[in-house]
Amino acid sequence: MREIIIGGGQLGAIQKSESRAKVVQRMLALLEQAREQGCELVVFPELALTTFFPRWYMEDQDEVDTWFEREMPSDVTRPLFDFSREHGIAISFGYAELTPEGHHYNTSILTDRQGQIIGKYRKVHLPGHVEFDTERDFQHLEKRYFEPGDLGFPTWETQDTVMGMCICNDRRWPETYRVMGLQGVELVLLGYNTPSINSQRQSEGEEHRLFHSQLCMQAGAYQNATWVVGVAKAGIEDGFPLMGGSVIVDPNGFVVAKAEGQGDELIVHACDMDLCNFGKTTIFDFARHRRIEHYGIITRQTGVQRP
Ligand code: CDV
Repeated sequence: MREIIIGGGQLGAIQKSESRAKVVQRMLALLEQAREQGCELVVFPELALTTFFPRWYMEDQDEVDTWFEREMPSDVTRPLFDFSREHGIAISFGYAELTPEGHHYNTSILTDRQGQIIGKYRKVHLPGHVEFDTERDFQHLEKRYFEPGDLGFPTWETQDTVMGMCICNDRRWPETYRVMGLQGVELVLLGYNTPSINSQRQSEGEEHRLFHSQLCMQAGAYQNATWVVGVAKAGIEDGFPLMGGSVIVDPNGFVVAKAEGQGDELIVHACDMDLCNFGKTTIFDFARHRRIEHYGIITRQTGVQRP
């Protein structure tokens, strides 16, 4: 048995006016709960330190850059890393990254249990649009503010487990899980900010969106025999609702822990990484059963070409 007690640190709404320091205090309160429950790893959402700023249209790049982190840890985030080291709890969270070369990414990091960053992932599938869209009920400007990630989908061996990360919209793409699955991933960590309503189709409300979110994570887990921990930023940010629904999914695709509300909330499960072994050596033993001679179109072609 290779057990890791994992916490999903769902965050409630973060208003535009709220400081990073205040959010870090909320994250530390969740980490304290996680410590009390024996967690060895805690996963926080996408863009955990601020409001979901891509809903706001901005033209001034200096203003845009105020939402980005130039260093990690920084003075304001260091208490998270200190907590990790002092209590032996690895952490993963998302933030907007501005590199020294001037690149902008939607990023997540993973630490070891000594608070050292051992993994970085930059979001590959950026949803939304570049220009102000008058047809939408609200904006989703990730394509304006971020570049697609340049690191692929790496995995890391840590805590005797192969771990990988992805971010929000990535969870809807089977390629995300399979690329990590081919590296033997046993635990996928992901955070999200998903509006409760589709800005282009009001009839698509929260129940519908929660269903799709869970469907993707359960399928990704089962089809790759991996644990998936999906953690929301939820609640109403300056009038714009984000759904909750944080879950821990086991390698059979079953949900084993689920957030009840839309505020700061910790979900916890003792996850046995050896539960991945059965699927990986039987129905999803890739080496025996995949037929790559028929999959070439997946990397040759992006959009649909009808016969
Ligand atoms: N932050 C996201 O990537 N959100 C998308 C929304 C726009 C659909 C998501 O896939 O949840």
